[in-house]
Amino acid sequence: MHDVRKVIPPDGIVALDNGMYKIWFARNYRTSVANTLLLDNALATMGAGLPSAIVASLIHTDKRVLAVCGDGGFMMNSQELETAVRLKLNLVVLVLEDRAYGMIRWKQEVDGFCDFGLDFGNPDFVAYAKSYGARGSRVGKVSEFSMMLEAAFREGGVHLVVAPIDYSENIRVLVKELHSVTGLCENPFTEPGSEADVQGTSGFGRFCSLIPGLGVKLSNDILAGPTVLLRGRGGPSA
Ligand SMILES: Cc1ncc(C[n+]2csc(CCOP(=O)(O)OP(=O)(O)O)c2C)c(N)n1
Ligand SMILES: [Mg+2]
Repeated sequence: MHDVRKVIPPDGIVALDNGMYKIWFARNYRTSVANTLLLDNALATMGAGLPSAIVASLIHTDKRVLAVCGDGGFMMNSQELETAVRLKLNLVVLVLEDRAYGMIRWKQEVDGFCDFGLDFGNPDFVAYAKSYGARGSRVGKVSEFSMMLEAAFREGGVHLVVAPIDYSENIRVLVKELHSVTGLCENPFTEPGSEADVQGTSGFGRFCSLIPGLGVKLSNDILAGPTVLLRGRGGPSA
């Protein structure tokens, strides 16, 4: 986020798709000019990031425009790269690759559900971008990220930058630290040392039952947890 902010000038526009990174951007990406961080809450439709960046780029031809997408959301509307190339736009698309529906993984973990059906494979994004006539590059090290983003903007045209992302900090930062800051305690139903506690979840595991065949844990107390409280206060949703 810090590196993105360095590369995007105050009037540059960042258009988010929907995924885990949206929570991080919504909380940490500082703006000083109105309408320079575009994100859709409410329905929070995956696939919207690239089209909204295309429109921003069409309207603001003189500004830097960056679409930020997860690998799942990007692949829901990636054919719009053709539109961007055909219209000769200047646009950078940052694809954050975890080969998974990362936000749903986080939510399922927080709510005490098991990790089920969240992984998928991706195309070679650089080759994929080139097949549309766009440019493509892959970030190999954190230290080269901002330079690669800067180079993509300088080169102009449509440029896809793919960066591997590690979401292992989600539970620590977005659940535990938030609890300590807001004063919301851990779910009172969590027993220290219980399975839910060990997993770092909010304690619903204790109330879970098992669906035969799927191995999916369902909570019968899903409305009572602190994660629901947080969502209910108007934070970005999925
Ligand atoms: C069209 C649509 N389908 C499903 C969802 C629910 N949903 C919200 S975030 C998300 C996962 C996003 O995965 P990805 O784009 O890879 O981003 P990540 O969280 O992994 O960074 C899903 C399935 C949605 N918001 N929109
Ligand atoms: Mg993903």
